[in-house]
Amino acid sequence: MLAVLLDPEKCVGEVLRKTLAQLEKTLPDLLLIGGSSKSCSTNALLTTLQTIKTPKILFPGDASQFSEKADGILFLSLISGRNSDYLIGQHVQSALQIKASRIEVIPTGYILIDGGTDSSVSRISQTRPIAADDIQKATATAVAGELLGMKAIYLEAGSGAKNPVVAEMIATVKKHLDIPLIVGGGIKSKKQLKTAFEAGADLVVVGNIFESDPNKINEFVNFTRDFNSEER
Ligand code: 1GP
Repeated sequence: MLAVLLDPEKCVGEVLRKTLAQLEKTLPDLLLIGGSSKSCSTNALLTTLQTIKTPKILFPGDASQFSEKADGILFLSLISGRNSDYLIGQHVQSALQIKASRIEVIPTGYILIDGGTDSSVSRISQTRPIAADDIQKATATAVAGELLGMKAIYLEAGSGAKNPVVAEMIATVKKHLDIPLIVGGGIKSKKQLKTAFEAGADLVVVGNIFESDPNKINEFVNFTRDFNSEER
């Protein structure tokens, strides 16, 4: 599956207009809504998107980005890091509100992998990513997440990463998991999208490239559809 990531801070004005035009033509499997800024206007973007008939899932940078208007939330724990605030702290702050809302909650082990650039996740969480070639550590971290009861694992190279997560890491992590694997960060071409799918990603998240060229949404959605029909 393909998820289009929309950052409420960046998906405004011309980018928003072009993005909506693309979404009227063709829909990705999911829309992920979130960003790293605290002033993120998640609610406003979800209101604008309310007529778009694809599930809208929150991908929050912190507890302040919760919105009941979403269909679900990736309840992310940054398990590659050792910052308790992003392991459990933000979760405690938002738990009662999320539970009361009854939106679908997807507990997700979020694993930051070095994408060759200083990512905002690393900067904000003050944690270091796992090295791009440390497949053993990424796999052990992912399996620990699964054993803790998480329902998905997200291998994240960071938004706008120079290098996406390598195929060998995706394939090895996938081989050891019985839960879905999400992969994102730095995927800018259909070739890179294909590499992630072929390596075993169940869901690929793409954001940055669509901000600079919203017309690519259509291309990537169609590519994913064709890829799936070839697979069958
Ligand atoms: C970022 O994985 C997502 O959290 C998507 O990354 O913006 O680089 O596509 P890009």
